[in-house]
Amino acid sequence: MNQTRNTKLSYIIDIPVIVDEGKLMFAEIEKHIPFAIKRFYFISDIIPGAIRGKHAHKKTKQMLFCIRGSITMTLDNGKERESFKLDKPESGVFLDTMMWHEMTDFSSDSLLLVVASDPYVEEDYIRDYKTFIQLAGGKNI
Ligand code: T46
Repeated sequence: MNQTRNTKLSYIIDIPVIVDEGKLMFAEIEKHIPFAIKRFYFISDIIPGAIRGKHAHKKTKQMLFCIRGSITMTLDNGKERESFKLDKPESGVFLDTMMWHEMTDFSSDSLLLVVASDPYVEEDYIRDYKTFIQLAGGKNI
């Protein structure tokens, strides 16, 4: 049974885990992933103290799983901000469009799997926080 937990600005889904001689986890489009997957990528071997992300996407939606180790994920919709830890391979956070996100506190063994709704296009990124806030109609900075 998959379970969905709301966070302040998004949600985390716990995908099914089959336990026998080991563990097998799986996800299906629609049931667990709310978009057709056009791309996936991994992030690993992050140097201590690194901050990754620091952008929002105009069109691309993503689900991010920390499939080994742990990270801190920060989300910001232009009005509110939240941070939480991801440390279970079966727990994926939904990254909607126009959601500023930052990943920090990478454990040395951390490995992220990200599935995305669209191919990589640099023009889809908003990498300047002030521009993001203006587009999101958020707080004055
Ligand atoms: C995101 C977070 C969670 C590609 O050429 N193709 C790709 O599919 C991706 C994902 C990246 N790249 C290039 C673009 C940059 O030259 O790889 C380089 C590093 O990308 P970036 O600095 O955006 O990496 P992160 O870890 O800050 O962000 C990544 C994703 O890019 C982003 O979409 O949401 O992970």
